[in-house]
Amino acid sequence: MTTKTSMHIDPYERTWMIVSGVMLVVFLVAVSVAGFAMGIQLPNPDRRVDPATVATDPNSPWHPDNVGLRELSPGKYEAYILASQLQGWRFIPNEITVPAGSTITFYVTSQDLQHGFKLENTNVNMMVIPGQVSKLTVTLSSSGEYNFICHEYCGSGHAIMYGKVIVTP
Ligand SMILES: [Cu+2]
Repeated sequence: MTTKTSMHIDPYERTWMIVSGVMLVVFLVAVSVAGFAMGIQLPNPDRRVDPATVATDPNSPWHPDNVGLRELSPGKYEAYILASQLQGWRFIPNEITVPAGSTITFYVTSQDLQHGFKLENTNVNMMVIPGQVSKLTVTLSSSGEYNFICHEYCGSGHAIMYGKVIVTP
């Protein structure tokens, strides 16, 4: 008489174990393809800055004279945006205008406490942390208005902290 030592597994349970294993493989492949083949990355900190001087140092891109939109070449822009509670829960500037099809790289930092920056209907969604610059690039191909909001609770004026990107045809 031979004894079978394998464990009894209910067919349903066996099926779910296989499905779970297959799902893990699918996810691993999806993340690998997104990260390595398609270049999709998390928003990464671009550089460090001193929050105490980021809005007052004349050489800082977030100084009132320098902050805002810069055109690097036709259709290619950089947007330096300061998130500020000290200046009345505002994004500075709170409105920028670009033509349709433009590629904008956002450089957002805070001069005081933690804020957020989310541009509606795009994948621009980042934390804005004092001392750190958050960077993300987006191409806005259709014209219209894209609102951006602070989506990290930052105090009593949090709800008035918003602005918009106007994309002209
Ligand atoms: Cu906020």
